[in-house]
Amino acid sequence: TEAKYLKDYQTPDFFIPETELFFNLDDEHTLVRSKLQMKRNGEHTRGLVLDCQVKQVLRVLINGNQTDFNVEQEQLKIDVDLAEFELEIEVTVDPINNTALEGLYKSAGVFCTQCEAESFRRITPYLDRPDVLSVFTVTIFADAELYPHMLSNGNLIDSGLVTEDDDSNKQLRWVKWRDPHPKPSYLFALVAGDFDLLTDTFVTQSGRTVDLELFVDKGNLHLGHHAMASLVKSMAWDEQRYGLEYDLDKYMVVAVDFFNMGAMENKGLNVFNSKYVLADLNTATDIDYHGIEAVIGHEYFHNWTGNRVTCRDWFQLSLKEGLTVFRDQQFSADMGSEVIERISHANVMRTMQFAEDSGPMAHPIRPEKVIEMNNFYTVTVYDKGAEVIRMMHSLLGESGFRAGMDLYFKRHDGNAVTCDDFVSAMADANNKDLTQFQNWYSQAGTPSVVVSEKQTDTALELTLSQSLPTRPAAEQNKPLVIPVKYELLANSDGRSLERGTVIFDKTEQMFTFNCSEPVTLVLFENFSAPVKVQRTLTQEQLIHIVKYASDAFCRWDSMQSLWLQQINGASDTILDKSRQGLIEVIEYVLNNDDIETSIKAELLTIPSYTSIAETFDVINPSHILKVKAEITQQIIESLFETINALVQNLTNIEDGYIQSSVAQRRLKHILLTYLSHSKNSDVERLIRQVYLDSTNMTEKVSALESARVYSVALLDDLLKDMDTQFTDNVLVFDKMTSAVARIPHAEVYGKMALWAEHKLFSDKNPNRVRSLFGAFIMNNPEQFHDESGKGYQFLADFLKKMDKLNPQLASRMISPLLSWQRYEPARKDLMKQQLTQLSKLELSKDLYEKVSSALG
Ligand code: B3K
Ligand code: ZN
Repeated sequence: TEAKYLKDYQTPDFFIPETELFFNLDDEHTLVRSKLQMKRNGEHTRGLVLDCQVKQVLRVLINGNQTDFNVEQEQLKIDVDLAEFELEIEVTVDPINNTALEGLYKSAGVFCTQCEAESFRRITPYLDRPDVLSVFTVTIFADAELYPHMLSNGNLIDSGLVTEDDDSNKQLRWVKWRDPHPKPSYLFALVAGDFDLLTDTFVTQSGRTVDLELFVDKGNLHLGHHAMASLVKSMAWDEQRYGLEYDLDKYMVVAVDFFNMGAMENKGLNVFNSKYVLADLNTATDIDYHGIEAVIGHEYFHNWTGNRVTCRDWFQLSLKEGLTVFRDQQFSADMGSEVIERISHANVMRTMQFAEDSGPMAHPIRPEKVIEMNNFYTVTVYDKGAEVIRMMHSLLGESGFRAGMDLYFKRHDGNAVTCDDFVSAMADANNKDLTQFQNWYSQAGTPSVVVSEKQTDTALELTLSQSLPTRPAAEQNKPLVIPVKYELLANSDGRSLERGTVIFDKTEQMFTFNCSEPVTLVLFENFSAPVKVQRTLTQEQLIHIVKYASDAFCRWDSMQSLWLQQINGASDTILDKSRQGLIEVIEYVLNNDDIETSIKAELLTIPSYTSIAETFDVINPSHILKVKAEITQQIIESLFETINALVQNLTNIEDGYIQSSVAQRRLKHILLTYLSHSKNSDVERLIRQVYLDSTNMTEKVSALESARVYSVALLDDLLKDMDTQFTDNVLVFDKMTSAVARIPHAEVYGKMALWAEHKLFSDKNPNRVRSLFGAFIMNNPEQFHDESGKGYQFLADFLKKMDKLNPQLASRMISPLLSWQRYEPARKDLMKQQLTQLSKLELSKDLYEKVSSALG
C-alpha cells in the first residue's frame, strides 16, 4: 500500500500504437488474448513492465515466440530490448465472481466492463495509464443465444458464426469492433447480453447522421425515451454552446443494474447505472428525470472534455471532471432554471465538499498524493473543480471562456494533458495572466472570507480578508483570486443601486462603493466563489435581502441564514422575539404571489441537518436536531392554517416533466414537510390523500417522506401498498427502502433488517445498498448520531462486510466517520473507537487509505 506522488510523474517507457483484443466470454474462465504493437519511447534499455491484475497469465509471445515472464506485485515483467515488437498475451479472468464490479464482470446475466481509473489491468496486462493512447480492435466470441448483443467501442466491422470445437456443438457468434480514435485503456468497454434496443438518429451540424442506440433490459423499452431525448438535447447543446460535434457514426448507451457509479463515458459506448436511464411518470420522480438529463449530458460532454482531450495522469482528473461537471451544470441550467441549479450545487459544496475539505482526506482539486485512485473521484475534484472552472468563466466572460476552450481543443485534440495546459489555453486566448489563479489547483481547504463594512455619508467601505485552514508548516498559503459578485440595495425601499464584480486577490483588501444613502450590501451573488463567508448581518438586513435582492440565489441564502441565526444562537435568551421575525418572513413568502413557484419552494426549504452542522466548529447533533425541531414546531403552530390552505390549492397539478408542474410539486412537497411536523390528525388524512390521488411518483414519494415524519404506522401502511403496486420494480423499491432507513426512531434497525430480507434486496447491488444503508448513514442524523454510538457501530460492522465484497462501495460510505474530530467529545470518542477497530482489520487499499488518514 504505497502512495504515488504527482511530483514523480514520468513519461511511459513504451507506447502501444495498436491494440487488438480477443475475448472468449465465459462465466468463470473468460479467455482474453491481446496483440499489442509495442514501440519503445526514446533510447533507454529498460525492460517492459505492465500493470497486471488478472486471474492467471497463460503465456506471453514476442514476435510470435513464446517468452519468459514474471508476475509479482501486480506487475508483469518481460525482458526485452527491441525498439519495436509485437507482444501477445493470453490470460484468464473470472467475471462471475467479480463483486468489486471493476474490470470485466458479469451481473444479472450481462457481461460488462468498468475500467476507469485503473481496472483495465484486471482484464489484460497493459500500460494502464491515461497517457498511453492506442487504436483498439476488439473481437468477442460468445454464445449466440445468450448474448445476442455484443458491443465494444467504435464501429462494428465484421461478424460471423463458428461452432465450438468441443463436443457441445454450441454455436458461437463473433463480432469485431474497431475504434479509429486512439484512446487510453480506461475508455475501453465491452458489453454482452440480451437487451431491448431503442434507436434514434441525430444529424450533426455538418450534416452527418449518427445512429443513437440505447440498450435496456428486456421489457424496459418504454422507460428509455427520456434518456434518448436527453441525449439528443445534449448533442445539440454542445454544438450550439461550444461548437463541438460528435465524431463517430454510432453512439451507444447501455443501462445495467449493477454499477458502482452513475455512469461511464467509454468512447462511443457509455455504460450507465440503470437509475440514470430508466424513467416513466409512474415510477420516476422529477429528481430522477433531472438526474437522467444531467448524467446523460455529462457523459456525452466527456466525448470532448475527457476523451478527445484526456488526462496525462490521474492527478489531473479534475481536468476532465471539473470541466465536464461545469459543462453539465450549464446544460442543466439552459434546460431548466439557472438559479435552482445554483442552489442545489451550492448545497453540495456547503455540505459534502466543505466537510471533505475540512477532514483528513482533504485534497486540492489536483491531488498530489494518492494510494487508491478510486478514492479521488470526490466532491472536491468534481464539484469544487467545477466551481474553479466557473470562476475562470466569471473572470473571462462568456466569449473569453469560449475562446479559451477553442484554443484548448486546437492545441490539445488527441492528447493527454494537464490542468496547467488548460489554464494556459484560457490565459493565452485572453492575454491574461492566470498565474495567481492557479493557486486554486494546489491548495486544499475551504477559504474563509471575513467581511467587515463601514458606511459613511458618501460611501460604503468593504474590507475583505481571506485565509485557508492551516496546512503543513512547510507550505505557505498564497492568496486566492476570488470573484465577488455584489449588489447594493437602498435601505429605504430596496431599490438596486449598483451591481458588479470585484476581484479579491490579496490577503486583505478594501473596496469602496460610492453611495449617498444607507444601503445593504449583497455579497457572493450566484455563489460566485466556493468560500465560507464570515459576516454578521442583522435579522433586519437578512430580511431586506430576502425581499429585495435581484439575485434569487442570495435571497435563498439569506433565508437559510435566518434559520442558522436561530440555531447558532440558540443558547441566548433574547431569541423569542427574533424567532417571531423568522416566522413572519416565512409568512411573507408563503403569501407573496409575485414570487415564482420554484423560488418560493426554495425560500421555504428547511435547512438540512448536514448544512446546519457544517456551520459549527464543534458539532453536537442532539443540540442541532432539538433546536431545529423546536423552530419547525413553532412555525407550524403559527402558520398551520396558511400552509394547509396552500396545499389544498395545489391539487390536480398537471403530470409530466414540465417546469411549471415540477415547481408546483416541489412547493407542495415543502409545504407537506412542514405539515408533517404537526400532530393534527387532518394531516394524516391529507398525506393519504396525496398518496392515493397522485398519478406520478414524485407526489407518492413526497407522501412517503411526510408519512415518515408524521408517524411510522402511516409510513408502514403506504409502503405496504407500494410494495404490492410496484412488485419487482427495483428502482421504486430503492425509494421505499431509503424512506425506511431514515425513520428517526430506534425501530429503524428492525425495519432495515426486515427490508434487507426482501427478495429484491441484494448486498451485491450498489443501488440497493446505497438506498437502504447509505440513506441511514448519510441522512438519518437522529439515529446515526444517537448518543449511544449504536449508529457508528452499525456502520463499522457494515463496512467490515462490504469491504470484502466491494471495496469501492465500502470506501464511499465511510465518509461520516472521517469527520470525527469535528464532534463534541463523547461522540468524537465513540467514532474514533470504531475507526480504531477498523484499522486493526485487513482492509482494501480503498478503506485503508481513509482509515489511516483519519487516525493520522
Ligand atoms: N468517469 C466516470 C467515473 C469513473 C469512476 C471510477 N471509479 C464517470 C464520470 O465522471 O463521468
Ligand atoms: Zn465525469
